[in-house]
Amino acid sequence: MALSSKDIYERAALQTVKADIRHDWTLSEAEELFAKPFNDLIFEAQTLHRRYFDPNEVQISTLLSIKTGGCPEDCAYCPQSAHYDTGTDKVALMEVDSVLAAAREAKNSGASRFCMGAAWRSPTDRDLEVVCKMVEGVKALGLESCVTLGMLKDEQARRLSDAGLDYYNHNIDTSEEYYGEIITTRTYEDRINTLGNVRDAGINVCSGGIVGMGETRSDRAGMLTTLATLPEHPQSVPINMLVAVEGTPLSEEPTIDAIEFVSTIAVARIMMPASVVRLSAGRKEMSDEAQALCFTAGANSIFYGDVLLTTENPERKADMVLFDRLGIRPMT
Ligand code: SAM
Ligand code: DTB
Ligand code: SF4
Repeated sequence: MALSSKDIYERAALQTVKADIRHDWTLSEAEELFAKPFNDLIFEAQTLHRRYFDPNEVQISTLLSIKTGGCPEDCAYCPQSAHYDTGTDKVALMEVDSVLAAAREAKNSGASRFCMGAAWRSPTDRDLEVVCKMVEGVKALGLESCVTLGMLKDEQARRLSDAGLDYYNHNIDTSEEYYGEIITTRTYEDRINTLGNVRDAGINVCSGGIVGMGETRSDRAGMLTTLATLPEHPQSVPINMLVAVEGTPLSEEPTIDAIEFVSTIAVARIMMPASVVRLSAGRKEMSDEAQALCFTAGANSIFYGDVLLTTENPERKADMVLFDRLGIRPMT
């Protein structure tokens, strides 16, 4: 039977998608992408971006720290680690009602997802029940929900899934090789195991890392290779630029070159073309032009609101002006 032109088109589209979404990326292929001339890299990233997304839409998430500071882990970048004196006030787990009031406000400001972060190594089952109530409340407001609570056991991931959780954020942070320089209180494998538990529970995975912690380009390529060779690409990939906080071991780390940061976004876009790539922490320290280049390179999500967890983020008004200048609309 002869194929209709619609059939031929659909087959061709399917072939393209099959070829784009790869799980067999190698470190040297990732390094080759980084080594491309900047214009070629950006063109390739933007071309793929347009195949999967509206290039003028950016997803907006709002972040709230529901339990702050006093964390037993020693992540060298983190102002919330109890190992460092950063002046971050310790605040116990918030009440459900206060969290839902903040979620309502986020929705009224235009966010489509509400992300709740807790400075835990892993949640206790009792704390998890409180977080499940928060997730249910956020969902009832018509917002997508995301939480980041540290390591999860498989039954805890299933419990969050039953509560209706949409996304779980758990970053691999850097390459397996560099990881030990940054965190000693848990392993890379611990992180990957939690991601497996989240995926198996049917929750969307949000996983990425931080750029500018003194790692090499090869480490950045390695981090993206690990993410792109997981059994499924994380549906959301946050790329954070280190916010160097006084009192942390990385406080004196020089700011990463903006072009290298944009290239990291572009390589993430090419290796995981159907994932939402979030231009995450570090925007307050970035120029409007660098942010614009990140959007051109394929970033299509941001955190919106004056604070991240404990550090500053651009003011909402400034973000709206930037979106306006760039003709960007919030993703609904
Ligand atoms: N405790 C949980 C955990 O580590 O998974 C959840 C909260 S933790 C603050 C979430 C992520 O924020 C970290 O994995 C890290 O990637 C990012 N982050 C923390 N401090 C940062 C900083 N100073 N600059 C950039 N990103 C940071
Ligand atoms: C992610 O990748 N970045 C966000 C979110 N996931 C939880 C956190 C950024 C934190 C920056 C430092 C702070 O504000 O404490
Ligand atoms: Fe704790 Fe998370 Fe900060 Fe590490 S990144 S110290 S686990 S809050």
